[in-house]
Amino acid sequence: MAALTFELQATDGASAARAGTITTDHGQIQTPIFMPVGTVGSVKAVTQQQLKNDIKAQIILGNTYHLYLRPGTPVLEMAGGLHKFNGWNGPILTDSGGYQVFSLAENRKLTEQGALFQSHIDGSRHMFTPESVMDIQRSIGADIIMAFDECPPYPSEYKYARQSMDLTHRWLDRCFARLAETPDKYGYTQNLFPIIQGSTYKDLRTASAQYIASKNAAGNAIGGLSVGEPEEMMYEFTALCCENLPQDKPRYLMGVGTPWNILEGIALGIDMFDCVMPTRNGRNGMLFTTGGVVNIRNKKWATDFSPIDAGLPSEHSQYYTRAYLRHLFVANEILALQLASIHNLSFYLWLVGEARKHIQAGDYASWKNGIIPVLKQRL
Ligand code: PRF
Repeated sequence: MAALTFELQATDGASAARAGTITTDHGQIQTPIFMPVGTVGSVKAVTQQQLKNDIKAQIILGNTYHLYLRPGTPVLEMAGGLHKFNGWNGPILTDSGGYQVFSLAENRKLTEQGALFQSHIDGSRHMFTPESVMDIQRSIGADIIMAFDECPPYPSEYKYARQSMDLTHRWLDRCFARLAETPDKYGYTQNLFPIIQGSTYKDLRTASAQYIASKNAAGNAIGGLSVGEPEEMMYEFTALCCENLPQDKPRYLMGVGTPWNILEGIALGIDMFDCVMPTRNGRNGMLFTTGGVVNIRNKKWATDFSPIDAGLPSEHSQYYTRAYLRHLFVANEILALQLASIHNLSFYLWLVGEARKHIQAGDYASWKNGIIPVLKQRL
């Protein structure tokens, strides 16, 4: 069908924030947006109905690395792609697996050709190349697919960072070439987003952003940040990347972050975010709320019969109390994981929705500066 398009609707006066609409063959996404992470094709502890109706998710993520290992591409192809397999018929984005190979797999070895690794599940040996990763993402069938990249650790030596960036750029060319050679499998268009790398070196980041921009892709991503560098440094390099990316294409900051990281990222011109934090931290009892951060396991909530988040217009967060959710955590009930995940994701989606409204109203920067100290409070 049609390639992804991006329509810019509003820009903030006092920051680089933008509001737009991404159109994919599986529907539209109002930006700025947060994308819940569904690593193995499931946003942990949450059903597709809850994602759609309660959390108001507009796009979810999957991971090439995990889906390739389990259930594997033959099953996904027989199902007719991931949308059919997991029943989420809105837009899906898949990460390329490069990042996951380096964070999860064992005995990794990087060559010009690609990455050799052993599965974290059963130790079996595999090789990812730009070509194989494009083929796997064709079989998964996400609307947005990511280039195969290397994310260098922080800190990295300049020489290593430069060589790694050059390798990522060569891999990118191979990704585009492979994609052009292979047809869409399921009758809708898959859009490849290239990824900027370059570690924390200004000249490398600038060069990488310009190289990525020259590809004229449907959208662009910033990788290699939020890997342990100070927050201020992450913002500085996000800004540098955005300055070198086209205005009229969506920008995706990969793996970010806390609610305040997201609000700062939006101010710098980012449109798309993903992070495991709302689900992973939620399962550990850490709640992000409109009034600040709550550790729901704390004894202080044992008899607090107020809603999980009275300020959040979300059914679950208004209906259940903090005392009840604390009890579920202490009693090791699986409903605790569900409610915490639904709450945190609802909060993240609400937050980006509010950001969008304030960009459209033209007062984003002052709203953001007012709300961040509130969100950071430890309750
Ligand atoms: N590359 C890819 N996925 C990612 C990252 C990256 O650099 C990051 C870095 N924050 C998160 N996810 N492919």
